[in-house]
Amino acid sequence: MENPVYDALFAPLSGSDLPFLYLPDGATLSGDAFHRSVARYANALGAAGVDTGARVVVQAAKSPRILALYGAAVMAGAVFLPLNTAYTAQELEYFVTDCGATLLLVDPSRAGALAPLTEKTGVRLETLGEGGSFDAIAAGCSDRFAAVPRSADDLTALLYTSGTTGRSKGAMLTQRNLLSNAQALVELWHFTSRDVLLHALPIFHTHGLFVASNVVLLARASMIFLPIFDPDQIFTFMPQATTMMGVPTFYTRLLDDPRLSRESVGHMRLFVSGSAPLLSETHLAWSARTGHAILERYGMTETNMLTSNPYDGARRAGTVGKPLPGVELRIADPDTGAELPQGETGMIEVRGPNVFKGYWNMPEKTAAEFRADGFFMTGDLGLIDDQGYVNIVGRARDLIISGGYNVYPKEVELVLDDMPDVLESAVIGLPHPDFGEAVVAVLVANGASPDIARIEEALRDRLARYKQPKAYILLRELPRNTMGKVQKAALRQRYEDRFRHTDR
Ligand code: MCA
Ligand code: AMP
Repeated sequence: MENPVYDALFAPLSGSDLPFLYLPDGATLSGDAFHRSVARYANALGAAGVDTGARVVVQAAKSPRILALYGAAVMAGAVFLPLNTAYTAQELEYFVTDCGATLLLVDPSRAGALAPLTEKTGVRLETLGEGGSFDAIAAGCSDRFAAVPRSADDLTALLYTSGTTGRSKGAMLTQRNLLSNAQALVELWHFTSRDVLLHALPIFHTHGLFVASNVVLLARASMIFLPIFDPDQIFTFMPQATTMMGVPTFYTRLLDDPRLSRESVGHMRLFVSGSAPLLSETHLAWSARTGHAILERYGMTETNMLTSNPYDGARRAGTVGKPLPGVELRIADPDTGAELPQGETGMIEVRGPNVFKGYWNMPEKTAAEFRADGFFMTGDLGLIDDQGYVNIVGRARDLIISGGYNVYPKEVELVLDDMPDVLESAVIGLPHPDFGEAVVAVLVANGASPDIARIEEALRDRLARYKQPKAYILLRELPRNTMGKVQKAALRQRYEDRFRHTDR
């Protein structure tokens, strides 16, 4: 019986003495050692009441354990749901409730604070890590497990993405979605078992989990698994790596470091960037300093990767390259859906085995984002240039991307508007030298001047740190058009230099 993702990504590790994970403390985990921890966790999931199709939520610091848990969920036929460690308990409660989680796994230090949440939602709580309760269960389990059969259309993961209405949606990703994309990327980016990926991304999002880890797994390559992005560690381990994937902030921060040179990247064959626009100036500066053209690609949680610059051939700054094999991409009139001629700007729409199954428990929202012929509307605006490269020129959605994390203004505005001192708010993204865009709140006071410190304090429990505004601007009123709609473009323009002199 088959379980395509397990068969292709995890099963080959069984019995392999070759290194799979290199850890910063010098430890190495062989493929077989890792596979045994995957099987142990798969048994432990069963012991914790996780059946086929049940949702397993994890919010814990990056470690090989989480990767093993992902493998275990795949093996046990459960649905894996990793969450950003920055989410507050309030945010966590929404995800656990919305997905109807069976099991919630967190760092041991966090368990105490989550007692009210488990009581309220009825989810089973276990801890993952040194001395964790889930690890104790796993320690008593066998390191062999027969993978649960799954079909290509079965759910493998549920990844939440914020929404324009302020309510996060769970993108349902199937076995086919994940595997087809990993196959396309391994081939396109020439990954082989000789590759060693420098992995410094978080593993609760598509980029670090599916693009980076799945590609390494499928290619039977290995990775240097770093807990966070830290330039000191990057320069320490770069001489042993062949590839790195990162968000643009990785590249701008490394460019600011005097250690970046042709010599320090001498062992590398490929740098990939995505999740947010890579400025042309960053691309060009990187080429000049290192001799490497960063390969920029474009994707979404709902679709996995969509386009990529070529491995061989021109990696053109400011473009995201061409559609991946198997991915159909068109530029359409946002209102009518009619395909536009080459060179014209419109909505980027896509179709293919990579495109998700829909939003969890949101059939109407799902239907609203697909055309009748099955194309998914990305919400990104772009054009295809005369060489067939996709250029992203804007977003139809009100979305801010800060350091590779998405922030939907509506979610922040709803929280701000709830504050007694605030009459109304408009949250915008402004150019920022480190994060690409920074979240900024424009406020209209409800009477006297609002106490910003108090607002900041109140946001602490309600919104993840990266969603909290980096600056506040007070206005007597918000600019509106004749329809009464807040003119965010005018606000962005007025304050575009706000962070110009900010240090990275
Ligand atoms: C941290 N902070 C942030 C961000 N990260 N604020 C805004 N935006 C952020 N991205 C906060 C911290 O809490 C801290 O707050 C202050 O900003 C400075 O933190 P710092 O130590 O400088 O940041 P860091 O911890 O070094 O993190 C920066 C980072 C990280 C390394 C760029 O954000 C990161 O790893 N980003 C990757 C995101 C990612 O993987 N995206 C993929 C999504 P304070 O000090 O005030 O408390 S998947 C996706 O988008 C699609 C599918 C795709 O195409 O890939
Ligand atoms: P997410 O919802 O976190 O999956 O983020 C997906 C969004 O990130 C896309 O819809 C794009 O707006 C943006 N994105 C990803 N890669 C790129 C890129 N290379 N250039 C510009 N935007 C990108």
